[in-house]
Amino acid sequence: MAQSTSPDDADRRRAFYKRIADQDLTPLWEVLSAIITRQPKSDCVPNLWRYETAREYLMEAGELITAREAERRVLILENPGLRGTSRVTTSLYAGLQLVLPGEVAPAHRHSQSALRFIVEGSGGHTAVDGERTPMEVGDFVITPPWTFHDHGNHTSDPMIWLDGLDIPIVSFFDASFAEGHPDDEQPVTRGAGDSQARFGANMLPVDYDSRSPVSPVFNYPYARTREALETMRRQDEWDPCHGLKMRYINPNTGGFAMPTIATFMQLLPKGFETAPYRATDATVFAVVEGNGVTVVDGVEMAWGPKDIFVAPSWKWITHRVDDDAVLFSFSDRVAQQKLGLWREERGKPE
Ligand code: 1HN
Repeated sequence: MAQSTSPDDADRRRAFYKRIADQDLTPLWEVLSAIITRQPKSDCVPNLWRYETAREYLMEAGELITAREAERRVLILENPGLRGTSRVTTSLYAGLQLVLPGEVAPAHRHSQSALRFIVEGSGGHTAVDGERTPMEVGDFVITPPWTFHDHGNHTSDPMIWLDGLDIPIVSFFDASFAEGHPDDEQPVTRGAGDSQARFGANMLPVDYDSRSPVSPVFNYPYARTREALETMRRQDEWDPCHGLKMRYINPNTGGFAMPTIATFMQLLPKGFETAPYRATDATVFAVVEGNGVTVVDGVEMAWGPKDIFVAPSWKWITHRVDDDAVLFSFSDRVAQQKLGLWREERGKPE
């Protein structure tokens, strides 16, 4: 049983805290249970962004400001539990970016890593390290830390993609650097498809010896991902919690493709209902195909193609799908694993 504190003791303690505060000292025992919680405790909440709604506002933003003026014309997907922090989860940022026909989002670089998951449009491009890659719906494109990148759209339709960045992680470490490029568009020094051929064809240049934590492949095209899932499904081997779930890798190391953000693609076959699952990595899901319902911590989120939803750390999650569904997702799992923090659990809530 907890001992009760006499009013006298309480007064003496308060006076003591006040005196030591002047010396920039503060008692651990008053805060211990708040800073070391028995389970993850987060302000991040489950939330769904319907693409149709977000797209309308994004197009309206397209009439208010150019990509050049905005530098990046993005509507941030801000978690309702984390208002004012530009965060989709505690550790990650997400936004929807629009590049209209004829526009350029000018070249810059920063220490933050970025991923693009293409949601709408065909044939717009992003340039990274002198190579342009065309972007198609469902492609996963990487901008490694401190690489110059610019986006352009020479097509006649809008290009829209989901950006995922490790901004809160970099802020936490006070390690943010950024600078512009002298030109709007960086010089193109490599042919289209160069990095795919060099690093993404199950081969590596014979003397390639990079310790880089970032994948040298910077576009993982949906066509290949989807075909792989379609071929594997014939085996009819489904994970009860994940259906058929693959992770994107750095072919040089077998580790995740990015140093701070883990990325995944999964197929859930028509009628599938997953068993409850929870893990310490809060996860952002982007629907590529299909309709379904995801329940996170008792919150039901009904989704369709192009919708985006988020599940916080350590909350039980289940999916049930009406059609074949394909979900892209990303989280800080790779960072947590490097730090020895990541945990998962399968089964039923207590
Ligand atoms: C950024 O560089 C991009 O390059 C998108 O497209 C979103 C959000 C914050 C900081 C940098 C981009 C960003 C960003």
